[in-house]
Amino acid sequence: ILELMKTKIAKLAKEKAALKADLLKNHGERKIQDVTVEMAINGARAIKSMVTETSDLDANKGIAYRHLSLYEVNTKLPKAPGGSVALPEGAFWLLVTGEEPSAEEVKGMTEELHKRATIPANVMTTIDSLPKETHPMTQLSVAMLALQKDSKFFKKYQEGMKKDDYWSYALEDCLDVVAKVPIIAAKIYRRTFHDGKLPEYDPKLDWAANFAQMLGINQSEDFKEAMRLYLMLHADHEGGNVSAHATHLVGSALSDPYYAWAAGLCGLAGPLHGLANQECLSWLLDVQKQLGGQKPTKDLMTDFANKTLKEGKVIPGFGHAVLRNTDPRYMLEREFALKHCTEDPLFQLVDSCYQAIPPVLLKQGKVKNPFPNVDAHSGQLMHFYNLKEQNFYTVVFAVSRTLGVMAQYIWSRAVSLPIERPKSLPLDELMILAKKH
Ligand code: AMX
Repeated sequence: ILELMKTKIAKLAKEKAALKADLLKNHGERKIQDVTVEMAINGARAIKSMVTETSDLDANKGIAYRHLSLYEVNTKLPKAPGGSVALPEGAFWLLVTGEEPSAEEVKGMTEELHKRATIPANVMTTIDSLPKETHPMTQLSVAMLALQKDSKFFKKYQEGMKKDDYWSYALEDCLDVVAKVPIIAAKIYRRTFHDGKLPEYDPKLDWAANFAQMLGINQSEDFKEAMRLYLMLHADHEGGNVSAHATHLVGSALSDPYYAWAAGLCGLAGPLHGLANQECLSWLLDVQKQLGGQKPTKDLMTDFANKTLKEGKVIPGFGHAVLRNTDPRYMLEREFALKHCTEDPLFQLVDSCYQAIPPVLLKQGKVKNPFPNVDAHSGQLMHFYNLKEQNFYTVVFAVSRTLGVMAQYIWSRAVSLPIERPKSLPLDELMILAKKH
């Protein structure tokens, strides 16, 4: 399957290289946007200054993996036997090759990952040497760097590999990272929150199902399916978000995929990024406690939302920096929950928030997007299937996002994107420029 994958990437890379050359030669001087002082100060928001091949975020339709919406990905891509959710390794194939995989190709992909799913003893020892109270994201970042010793990209670079070969060794490393990350995540989970015993890896299972069973808390088929959904939905979200951008930036120095993703993981650990999902669940659990057994009616939730706003707080799980509609990832999780866990009191609370909060935020008038984002639902699903340790949620997100950032890394090398080096300015220089224009 690896050779087939390489053939597909090579073919697409040739087309993309021609497109890039045409853009640079014939349109290189063309203006695509004005950059304002506000953009320069406020986090480069909306400045079109990066190339990411794998996915594209539309404010209304949400993320598309290679031009396919998440609904299309979920409908069209192969499922596990008896399952109804697209397999995340199929999404990875789509992100990497640009093509919808056949069932046979996804099976091949799963097998390829099984072959690479061994963790060197030194990496396990490194993880075990960390105090158990170390945040799971710190443990994961440390483990990523411990794995770097075996980077094929790094080794080949030292030996003087040709530029044209960068992407194929990047692919080797990226496949290794994708294969190993769920095992490492499960290892971190077991040692941090349980007895440290790691269930055996089961090569008969797919990538996500294996991760679900290695957590050792719920062996049901439904949990495996929920994990497939979660890992498929969070796989990629363009190149400008903190973790993807950090990975891309570090990779642009030709640091190998391990170094690059370790940097990205540190960004994902931030409360304004990957940690938001854990905060959402905390808020829901707190509301549930305050409700003290009362049914979460729309009226009660409206009062609750108004109270939160009056206290000057944001309502977690609502709003988005880019999206201007309900996050499709939220809707797909909601569809799943409607099939599997309508009796869960926490789902009933999430459902009531879905009905009550957008009108409250709309009335308040300043929020650009009053609708829920994915984080308003993910925690409920994990919690329902007995994954209750909120400190671990960002690691689950990281397992999924590994697919996207690794696909992006491969493509940054395949289209030879150069080292990234935006121009920065001190504020007084910005004032001089602002007055000049
Ligand atoms: N509750 C209350 N107020 C909100 C709000 C919410 N959920 N979302 C936005 N606002 C407020 C902002 O704080 C801002 O107020 P200000 O002018 O007084 O500073 C105003 O509405 C305008 O904000 P915006 O342009 O609509 O949003 P943004 O791009 O600045 O921020 C986000 C986006 C996600 C940080 C924000 O909506 C928010 O804080 N949401 C709640 C936290 C959350 O759900 N985070 C997860 C995001 C999903 C993800 O990326 N993982």
